[in-house]
Formats: sequence, structure tokens, C-alpha cells
Amino acid sequence: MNWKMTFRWYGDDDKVTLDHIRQIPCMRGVVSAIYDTPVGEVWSNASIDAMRRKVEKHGLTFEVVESVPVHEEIKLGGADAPRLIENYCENVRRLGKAGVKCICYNFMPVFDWLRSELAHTRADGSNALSYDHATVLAMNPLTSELSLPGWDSSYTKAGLQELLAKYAAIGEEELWRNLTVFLQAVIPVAEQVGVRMAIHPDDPPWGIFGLPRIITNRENLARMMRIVDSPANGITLCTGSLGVDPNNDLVEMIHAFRGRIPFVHLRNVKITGERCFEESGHVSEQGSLDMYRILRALHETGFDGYARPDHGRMIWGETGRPGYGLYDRALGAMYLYGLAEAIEKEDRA
Ligand code: DNO
Repeated sequence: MNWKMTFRWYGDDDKVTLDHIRQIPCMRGVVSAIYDTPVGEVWSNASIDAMRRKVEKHGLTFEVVESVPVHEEIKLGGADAPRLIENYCENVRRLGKAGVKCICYNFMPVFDWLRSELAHTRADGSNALSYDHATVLAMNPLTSELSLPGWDSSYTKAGLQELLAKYAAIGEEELWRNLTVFLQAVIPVAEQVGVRMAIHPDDPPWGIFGLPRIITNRENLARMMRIVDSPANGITLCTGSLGVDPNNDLVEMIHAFRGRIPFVHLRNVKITGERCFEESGHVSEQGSLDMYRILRALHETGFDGYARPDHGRMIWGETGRPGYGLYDRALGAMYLYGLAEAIEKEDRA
């Protein structure tokens, strides 16, 4: 498979270092972002360049950015949206000029990925992220003591309250309308500078706290791609996000969206009940997704984009950013690479 295996790296604050990442056989590049600028503002060329040079010094490429976050005002269609969209376009231009080929972003209101537990103990003694719908429904985002990953920690309680109030007027169709405005401005710029935009599915792919979520299933992904029908308007196929809804047939989606998937996030999840799941190791045996069939579908559709192992468990006593330790993601990368090598050679034989 003519794909490029990558690893997410959170920059100098990450406990996982570039020296670690380069020692994972098969690792070609790093997926990162510029973390020194507030959401919505333009990233400095100096920071982009410094990131690229640092990564390249370690024999890796910096061709994928995850994420250039979309400011809430854009999702809300607020008064400041035009300026913020222009800033977004400028970031796409700057990244394209610096050699970035793919930008992952999401259009989830307020909260990015959401879990009820960050360190759920598993039978083997490792721990991983998990989600229980009843627990989440019982939480009040304004008073919750739980620290949820994906929450922008810069929200004050009052700020969050105000933001949630603004979303009261935004249903799914309003969110689609604001996504349309965003895509119609950004995709032509991405085309010009050779960047492929890759929207990340909502995680989990259902509405939470009354907020609309629209990037959830095959029909809606197809609708998103029709808004601007261009290879530059693609998706991040995140198996773990889409895969917790048993109605989402990932193999079928990979075939249906051939040519529109510049980036895949590969991880497994174990569905434990209705709208309940645990993140398992990457291997098929431990989760609800058949990773062999997923990789086979990627191979059969000529996938030539970027892939990364996604959330891993915390194993061997490792601590750190939930889902983003070194060991289990490295194991995941090796497993996925092994599957791909076997599939390719099987087909050549
Ligand atoms: C979680 C990630 C997401 C993702 C963003 C993309 O581990 O997959 O936070 O980076 O949703 O914008």
C-alpha cells in the first residue's frame, strides 16, 4: 500500500519525543499543530517553520496538521465569522507553502471527543478511555467536576454558559449552513495550495448535551462532500469514532468515498452496550472492528494517503496524555503495518 504511516506528536510538551517516534519501524511522519496561538488567529510562519525543521531533523516529515481548529464563531455563524474564516484560509495558505499536504479539522460544537472515563481499568491491567451514555447524560457540563478530554480548558464556567446559550439557536440545519459557508471559502484556497482538507467525524457520532452533531454517518459524510465537490474536500476516516455506531459500515464507506479519504485514524473499539464502548488495543480480536477487512478495503481502493495509529491503551505503567502514550500506539502501528504487508503480498502472489 502506498500509504504513509504517521504518529501524532503534541510538540515540545509531549512526553513522547521525536527520538522515540523515529525508532518505530515504518514511521514516516509526524502529525502535529502549532500550539502557541489562540484558536482563530493566524499561525506565524516562524512557528510553522520551526516545527517543520525540528521534525525533519529527526528524519520524519511534517505533512499533516491536526488540527487547525475551527473557532466557535464560525460554527455559530456569528458576526466575527468572516474575519475568522479569512484567518483560517491564511493558515491553509501558510501551511500549504510550508509543505503540509493534509489538514484535519472538526466541526463539533463546543466539545471535541468526549468520554466518561479517561482511565478505565481493563481485565489485563491496562487502562483506556471509555464511554457510557447514561453517565454522560447524567453530567451537567456547567457543573461537572469531571475533566473531559476535548474540553477547551480555557472556557470559564461563565464563558461556557454563554457559549451553550448561543448554541440554543443552532440546530442541525443551521450548523450545516455554517459549514457550507466555511467550506465554500476554505476549499478553493486548499485547492490552490495543494492541501487536502479532511474533516474528522464527530466523536462519538451522536448529539450530546443538546448540541447538534452532523458528521456522524455515511449519508452526512456524503452530504458534506457534495457541498464542495472536490478532492480537496475530504474526510478523516476515523475508525474508532464512526465505528462505535454499529450502523456505520466502515468497509462500505471506504469503498464509497474512494479518492476522498486523505487521512485515516486507525484504532479499535469494543462496543459494550447501546451507546457504550471501551477503547481496546488495535487488534481485531479485542474490539468490535475487523481491522483486517478495513485495511483490505483501503488497499483495494488504492488508498495512498496518511494513516496513524490512534488512541492506545496505557500499558507497562506508562502515564501521560490519555490515548496518546507511546507504547500501545507503537504496538498498534506495527500491527497495522504487518496487516498491510501481508495483504499486499497476498495480492501480488
Ligand atoms: C482525538 C482526536 C480528535 C481530533 C480532532 C480533529 O484523539 O481524534 O481530537 O484530533 O477532532 O479536529
